Amino acid sequence: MKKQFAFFSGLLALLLALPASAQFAKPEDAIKYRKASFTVMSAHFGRVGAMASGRAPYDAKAAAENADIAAAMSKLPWAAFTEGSDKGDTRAKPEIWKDSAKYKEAADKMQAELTKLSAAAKVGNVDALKTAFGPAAATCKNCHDNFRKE
Ligand code: ASC
Repeated sequence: MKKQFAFFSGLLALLLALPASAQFAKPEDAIKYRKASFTVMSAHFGRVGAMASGRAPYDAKAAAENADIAAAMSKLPWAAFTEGSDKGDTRAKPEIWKDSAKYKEAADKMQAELTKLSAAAKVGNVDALKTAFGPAAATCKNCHDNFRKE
């Protein structure tokens, strides 16, 4: 029993450590996956933005929930920029693969700002939300400007 447990926890650890690229059978699967995660992230980030800008009434609970989802989504797309997925139904620029260190830096910055946004949203006042929203939005724009085709 103990041995079995050790075996299965070892197996689980191994599976979790496998390169994320193993999740995608085909390049188009990776493209679909990363687009989906950006779409969900954008929807929830946009709801926070509407409150931060006063386009929607401030609702502390909704802000915290939406910012949390955006922050969780921000962890997902990166593993889906797999080899060969630069071609196809994508606006991803070749620079993502050519200058991957710069792309990773931008991606890390975006995740860090969304983590801050989600912490700020939990403070429960709209000023904290406003303060964190701008820098987070700037990290979205940075990648669009540098790494996404028109
Ligand atoms: C959004 C969204 C983005 C960013 C970006 C910020 O709500 O979908 O991609 O904000 O427009 O500049």
